Amino acid sequence: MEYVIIAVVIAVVLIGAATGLVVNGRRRKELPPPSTPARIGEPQVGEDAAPPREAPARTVEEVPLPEAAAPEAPAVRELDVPEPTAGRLVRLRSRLARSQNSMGKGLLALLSRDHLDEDTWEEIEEVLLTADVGVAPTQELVERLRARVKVLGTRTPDELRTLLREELTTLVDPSLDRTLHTARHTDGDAPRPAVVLVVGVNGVGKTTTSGKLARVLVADGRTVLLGAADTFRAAAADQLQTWGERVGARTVRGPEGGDPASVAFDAVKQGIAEGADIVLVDTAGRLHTKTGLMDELGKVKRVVEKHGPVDEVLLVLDATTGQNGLVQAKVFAEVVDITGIVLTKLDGTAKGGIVVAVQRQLGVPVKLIGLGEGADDLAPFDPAGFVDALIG
Ligand SMILES: Nc1nc2c(ncn2[C@@H]2O[C@H](COP(=O)(O)OP(=O)(O)OP(=O)(O)O)[C@@H](O)[C@H]2O)c(=O)[nH]1
Ligand SMILES: [Mg+2]
Repeated sequence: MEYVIIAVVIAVVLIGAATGLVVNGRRRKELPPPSTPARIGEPQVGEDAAPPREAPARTVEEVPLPEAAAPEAPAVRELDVPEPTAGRLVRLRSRLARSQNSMGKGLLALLSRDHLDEDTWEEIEEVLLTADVGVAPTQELVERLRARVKVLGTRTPDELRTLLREELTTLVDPSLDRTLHTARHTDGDAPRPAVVLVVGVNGVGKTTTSGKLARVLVADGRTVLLGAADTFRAAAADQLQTWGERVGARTVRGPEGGDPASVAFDAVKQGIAEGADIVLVDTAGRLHTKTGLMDELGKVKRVVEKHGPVDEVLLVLDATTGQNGLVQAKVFAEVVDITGIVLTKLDGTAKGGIVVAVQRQLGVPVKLIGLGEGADDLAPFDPAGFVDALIG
């Protein structure tokens, strides 16, 4: 009998312990992840950044906050100190090289063949076309390579590398002015901020680019005001605001479904009143109303220009969409004068040749490139650095 009682006691204790664990486990699962609330759902910095999300970024509202944390939360949030722009392409070069090296390596291997017969030249053409360089630039490059290889006679690997580097650099056109015009206007009686409009179809990375660019500018010691002119969904403004809060840039927003042009106008107006250096306006890739995206965008620009000319209109293109991006680019160029291209997601495609194609099509330089989801994964586009990454 005693044994039975002891056995029952032990069983009760064990069951109790096991239930406790399960409950603990459940409780643990209900808790939000142990990172700071502001960072949840945001891209990670560095090499271990997560792969691209299919779904749009989570918003502040969708993220569960720990209940107890709210009253104790510090009134002043600690701000991120973004990485300086200088040397960014160097840091990101390995990523660029990883995604683009099939083109550079492929070309070098083909040019190193003993006999450069017609088939080999066709293969060279194919490599370039596959990388989205475009037909005309491909033919130009092949012509020039043919001529130079002929003159060269015997080809050492070093000579070929130099030759290819020179010709690819020419193709990317180092003579284009890639400066971002973000200097505050101090001339005249009415000083005003530089105004940058960020445009493009949905999902290309406009908001992410606006956020990354705000960080770059803040890192350079400038004051930035963000304008959330994407009123299609509240989440879009939240997404931009989250980026801004991390570096201490305020976001001007309007009601969901409101008039994008009036939000943009207000943002610039407040930027003038506050003496901000730059007002960065993120626009929508789609709209509530039946008016076309292009009509709306044209209106945003016209309305903002009541405060003075816009300094930069950056068209964001997703490098993974290839030729499709070129069609979009042309449509945008007809409506708003594009002053620069931001090519995003170059980390996720081997089609870096689109740099050449899009510059040719629009006559507008690629000014920035996106090389990951991380907060500092935006770099100024530098032709020499780009070509070096291509051919290793
Ligand atoms: N890998 C990679 N992902 C990127 C890059 N730039 C943006 N993204 C991702 O692309 C997705 C869409 O980015 P958004 O900035 O929301 O795009 P958007 O153009 O503002 O989209 P809409 O507001 O819906 O029009 C997000 O998951 C980003 O993290 C990049 O350079 N590399
Ligand atoms: Mg957006």
